[in-house]
Order: sequence, then C-alpha cells, then structure tokens
Amino acid sequence: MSSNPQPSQPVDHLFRHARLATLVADDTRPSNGPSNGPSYRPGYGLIDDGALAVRDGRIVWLGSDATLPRFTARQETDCQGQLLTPGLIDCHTHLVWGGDRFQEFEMRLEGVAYEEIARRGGGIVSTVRATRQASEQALYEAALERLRCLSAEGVTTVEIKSGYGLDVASECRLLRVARRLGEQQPVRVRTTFLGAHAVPPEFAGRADDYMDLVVGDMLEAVVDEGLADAVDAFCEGIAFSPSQVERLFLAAKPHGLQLKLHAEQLSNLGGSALAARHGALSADHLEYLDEAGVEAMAAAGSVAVLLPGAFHFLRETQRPPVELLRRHGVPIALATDLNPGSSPLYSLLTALNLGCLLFNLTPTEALLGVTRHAAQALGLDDEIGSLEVGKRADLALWGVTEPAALMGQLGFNPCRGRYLDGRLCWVGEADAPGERP
Ligand code: DI6
Ligand code: FE
Repeated sequence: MSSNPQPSQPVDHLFRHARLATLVADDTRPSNGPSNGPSYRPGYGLIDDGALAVRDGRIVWLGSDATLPRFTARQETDCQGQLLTPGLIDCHTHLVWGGDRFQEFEMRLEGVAYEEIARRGGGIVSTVRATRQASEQALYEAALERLRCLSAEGVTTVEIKSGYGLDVASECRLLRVARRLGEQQPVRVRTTFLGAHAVPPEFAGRADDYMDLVVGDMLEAVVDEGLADAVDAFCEGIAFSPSQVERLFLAAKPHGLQLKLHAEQLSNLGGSALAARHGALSADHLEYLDEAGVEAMAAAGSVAVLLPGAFHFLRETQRPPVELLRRHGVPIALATDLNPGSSPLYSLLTALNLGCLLFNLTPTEALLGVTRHAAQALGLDDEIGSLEVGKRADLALWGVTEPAALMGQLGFNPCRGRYLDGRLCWVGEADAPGERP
C-alpha cells in the first residue's frame, strides 16, 4: 500500500454535510424487515451527512462526507445537514397562454360541467381566442412569471406544451416562446406540440379536416423550425378520437418526435393503450384508465403521469387506478398540468401534497414522481432525475431534513437553493448570485 497521499482533484462545486436524497436505491430499507419501524426510510436513497462534487456541470462523486476524496473546489457549500435532492421536474405543463378563465371557475361552481362549458364554445377554445390576440413578447412575459413560481420551489426542468394557438402561426409562436424560455432562463425546457388539443372555432364540427391541418402544414412547420421534442393530443369525447390521435402519432414518428397523450381524463376511450402500442413516453391524467390500459402501459414501459391539480379543480371523484399501476410496475410521475382552465396550479410542491392526499401516493412515490419518473416521462432519465455520478448536477437544497416535509405541509416553501449544472440560479432574476449557465 502506497503511503503517498492521493493527488487533489479539481472540482467546480462541492456540497458538504447534506442529507442527500439520491432517489436511486432503497439503501435504508431492512431486507424483509418491518415496513413501518421508526427508522424506516423507504426508497429515497438517503445518505446522511453526504457530500457531492460537481465538475463541468455533472456529478463526479457523491457519498458519505466521511469518505470524501481530496478535492480542490472552486466553490463549497456547507449544507448544514439539510436535504439536497435532484432539481424537481414538472413533466406536464401548458405554461404559455393568453387571457384567463376565472368566469368558468364561477360557472363550474354554479353547476355547469367542464365538458358542457367546452361544448358551449368556452373552455380551451376561449383561451385560444385570447392567446391568438397576444403578442409573442406578452406571451413570453406572462409565461416567465409562471415559470418563476415553479422555479422558486426547486423546479429545474419543465415540459411546456403548445395547444392554445391551433393554427400554424399561433402554435409555432407558443413553441417559440417555450424554446426562448429555455434559452434565456436558467431552466431546462422540453417542448411538446399539442396542436390536437381542441377543434378550433373555424373548424367546428370538422375535426377530421382540422386533423389534416395538424398532421400536414402544422406539423411540417413545427418540424422545419425544430420547435418540438414531442407531440401530444387530447384523446377525449370533447376533443379527438383514438383513430384521429393515431394519425398524428404515425405522422410524428418518422420525424423522431416522442409521443405523449392526454388520455382517460374524463372517460375511457382506450387512449393509453393506443399510446403504449406506439411506444409513447407517457400517458397523462388516467382517472378512467382500466386494467387493460395499465397492462398495455406496463408492457410498453410508458410512464403514468398523474395530475392531481386537474382532479382537484374539476372536483373529479374518480381516482386514477394507483393500486393497479403499482401492481403492474408502471412508473408513476406527478405534474402540475399548469393551465388556465382545469389546473391553474403554480406549485409542484402542492401537486406532491395532492398526489399523496387525493391519490394515496406514498411520499416516496410522490418524490420519485417529480424526479426519476418525471425524467423518464420526458425521455431524459439518462441525464437528470436522480443523484448519480455522470448525471447533470441539477439540484434543490431545502431548509428541511425530512423528505416528507416537501409534501407534508402547504403554503410554506422550504427551497433554499436551486442549482442548474451545479450553479446557483433562479429564473427571472437577472442579478441572481449564480451566473447564467
Ligand atoms: N386536459 C386538461 O386538463 C387540459 N388540457 C387537457 O387536454 C385543460 C386545458 C384547459 O382547460 O384549458
Ligand atoms: Fe394537460
């Protein structure tokens, strides 16, 4: 054994004395042991008094602080025993829109159903009218304010859908705003083309004709400008049928676009099974999903993205089949579904709380749902979503020690730091202490 000291390795940022929630493995669960003893910490992959080193934006080492190799760090953060998690991932939002829908909130409370409002020409289509009138800059500024709410709670990656333009120029405008947020703000953005969100007024009663436009000129414009990473559709009685959705999937796949689907939100049309057959990354909502759909998702490895905000705002009573999803090993993600109609929810921490209390998710499942499984729902699980050597150093530092404190309280934001590629930064704050990555 050599007595020479190890040479010191240069790193950019060293986090020390953190309670790391790696979300990688269940390294504290006693094998065959009790599942409810006082020391039981299920599945967070906790490392108490841990350290994590970052070089070139990636995690290069993590483990117990006591076993820290010799590093020379340009920057060091003493986490004082507090929780350090992967940066949170909101894998389903409709962040860019114009106008608001609070009159519809009132209508629903006066007894008019969400679907009825849509049939009367309100709902999604009313946001489309307001969005078409808004300038790109106005849309950007409104979206930035919303994004800031998410990032203040430790969100480092956001998926943003179009779907409130519904003509070629307006859909492209929404996706351009989403792309620009990712370029100009310290946040990772994935964009999804949702031209098949609703039938716009000028195509009323002609959904197939509108679908011709979506799979034709609209998709072509989106692809030509490189505006989308994925496509999505609303598969529902008030929107598009499974065969219309299939046309979109078949048109999108040759362009290398990933597939996602709003499915089984208000009724069961078999959308999730269709999406799974086409290898979709995820099916989202899923309140009316049946076991056949769950089996199809399990076979395809699709993620079930649950959206308790929409469930809450629509006062839905049918819960997604969480027990079936567990039994068949379908990964569950949670997201805000942030949109002006069914889910004006600007808080992923609240979505965690609602996921636990309304859908019976365990706190571990909930945290996995906004980290590892959310990364999987975006096809980014090789890059983000857990603390592992080689992954990007997207991190959230919290002023708490217990992971359950992230979802076990409401209206208190414990986020103390948000790091993208290992650098401290906040969306919308030009003079934040960290530089822009
Ligand atoms: N389902 C939803 O919950 C959102 N879109 C969708 O397909 C709602 C969109 C809205 O009401 O504006
Ligand atoms: Fe949605």
